[in-house]
Amino acid sequence: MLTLYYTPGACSMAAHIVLEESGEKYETKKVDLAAGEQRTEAYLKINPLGRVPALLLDNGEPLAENTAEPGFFSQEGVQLVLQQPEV
Ligand SMILES: N[C@@H](CCC(=O)N[C@@H](CS)C(=O)NCC(=O)O)C(=O)O
Repeated sequence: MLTLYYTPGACSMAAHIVLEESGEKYETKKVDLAAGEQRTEAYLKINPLGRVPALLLDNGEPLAENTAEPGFFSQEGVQLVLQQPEV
């Protein structure tokens, strides 16, 4: 299963939206930026850039940039069609 490392209110929200819209199964893990969790040895193994978001793929590889995610899903054959919500 995919794992999204994110922080509420941070730019990882973009990755979270794309992931949700993809329909793929995923779990989330919160990273406490204020406490410096992004600089811990454990997190740097997931994302050596020390930032959120990081999307851990099924093969153990991380995607570390928001902009990488749509390309990944496109390669996987997942169509992302974002629609304007009806108001
Ligand atoms: N270009 C990156 C930017 C990632 C980024 O700057 N993340 C910030 C949160 S919005 C972060 O993790 N900052 C923690 C730090 O710099 O220590 C992306 O779009 O994924």
